[in-house]
Amino acid sequence: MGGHAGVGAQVDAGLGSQSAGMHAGSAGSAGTSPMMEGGTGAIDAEPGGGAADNGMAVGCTSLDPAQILRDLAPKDADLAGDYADYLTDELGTVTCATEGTGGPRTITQPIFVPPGMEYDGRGETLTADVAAMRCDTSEGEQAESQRPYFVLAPGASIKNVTITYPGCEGIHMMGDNLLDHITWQDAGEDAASVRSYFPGGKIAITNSEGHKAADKMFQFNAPCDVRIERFSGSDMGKLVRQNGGTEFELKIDLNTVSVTGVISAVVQSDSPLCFVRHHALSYAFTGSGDKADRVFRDVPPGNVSEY
Ligand code: ADA
Ligand code: CA
Repeated sequence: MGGHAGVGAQVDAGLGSQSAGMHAGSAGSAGTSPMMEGGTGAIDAEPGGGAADNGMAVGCTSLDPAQILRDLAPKDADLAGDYADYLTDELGTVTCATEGTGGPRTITQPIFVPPGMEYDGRGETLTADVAAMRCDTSEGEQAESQRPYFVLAPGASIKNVTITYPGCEGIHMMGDNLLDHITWQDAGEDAASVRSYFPGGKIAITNSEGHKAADKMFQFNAPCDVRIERFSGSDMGKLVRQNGGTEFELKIDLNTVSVTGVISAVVQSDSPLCFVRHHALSYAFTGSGDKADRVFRDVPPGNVSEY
């Protein structure tokens, strides 16, 4: 389509704010499996456009991301309040985009991928501007007010992106999302998460790798059906964490997953409705001692199966 200057659409997602011992699991063959059913209906990014600092707005034309985000407010009043705060205080102004530049660049705003659309980074390497993205660079990088690199609207997908240090808040997944060929070089607090005020749903993370997750790699605060397939990682508190003290249903399928340098658990949950299936999972904890009871930490043993 040509003619587009390639300036990412600048929108304010907030409510008027401008602020911006070692164990080894069984080995198995790596089968292929279809992509998730969710996230269909993606509108392809148009090829051939020029790159802009904040990514291409291709696919965002005539969309109002701030309005889309506001319309996704949950019905529950308490959650809606938290969500409003999230839009204003955490997300701030977002850049709507469906295509990256293919090269290295620094971003100063979260990238919003609209509902049902696909973002193709084309192999790009992203670094967050520490001040603009409020990244916590202190030990452990635990601050919860950090901005995410990406916000995936329901049904949105993302592929071919490398996220460098600082990991900031990584990727926020609203639900029914596919993450494919993503590398987190230094995840920090977490690499990707579903917040309690997001719809949740099917999440697939495939052909990806993640490192240095100070707390956890993937965090789920709302009911989801999660598939992590062909993933490798190192140095993490937990690979998957269901938010502490929650009891919603979380299904986790780990297929051809290899993690090392695990400190606390492969999966940790306090929920009687956390279910784990795994195939070709290998893991190695840091330190010494028997960590067998930490592989699926606090998950009811009857809820864990190997296939
Ligand atoms: C920590 C924190 C939770 C939640 C979570 C997250 O575990 O205790 O309240 O914020 O991080 O979503 O990253
Ligand atoms: Ca987090």
